[in-house]
Amino acid sequence: MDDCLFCRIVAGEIPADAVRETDRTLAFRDIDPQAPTHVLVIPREHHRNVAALAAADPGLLAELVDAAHAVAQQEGLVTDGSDPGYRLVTNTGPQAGQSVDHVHLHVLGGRRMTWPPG
Ligand code: IU
Repeated sequence: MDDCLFCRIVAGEIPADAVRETDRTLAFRDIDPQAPTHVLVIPREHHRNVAALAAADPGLLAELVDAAHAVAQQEGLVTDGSDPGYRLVTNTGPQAGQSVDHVHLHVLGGRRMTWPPG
């Protein structure tokens, strides 16, 4: 999609600080990090949100979660114990704070998370 920011990042038209790439996924650092690790994991293909992706290609959704976990491992957020851990977030719709309509998982970690989120 020509007007989609993340499609333009996938196409290489807009630079991004990539941390992991597979045939079907791309992970890059968020430009406005909310934690010491804040990486966005996206499918290269455009789907507007996680529900649309699940309906269209559940295998790709599983790949996205695998990619997010691999990023967390790369970032030192996965250990044998329960600490340090990481949080996966995907916002759907404006009230949830979705600002880019190309499904993305936020991988957040490196600090203690609070609950409930704001
Ligand atoms: P959201 O869940 O749709 O609000 O997440 C979109 C994220 O994309 C948000 O955290 C932005 O900081 C981030 N982002 C980015 O990494 N690069 C950009 O050029 C733009 C937004 I615009």
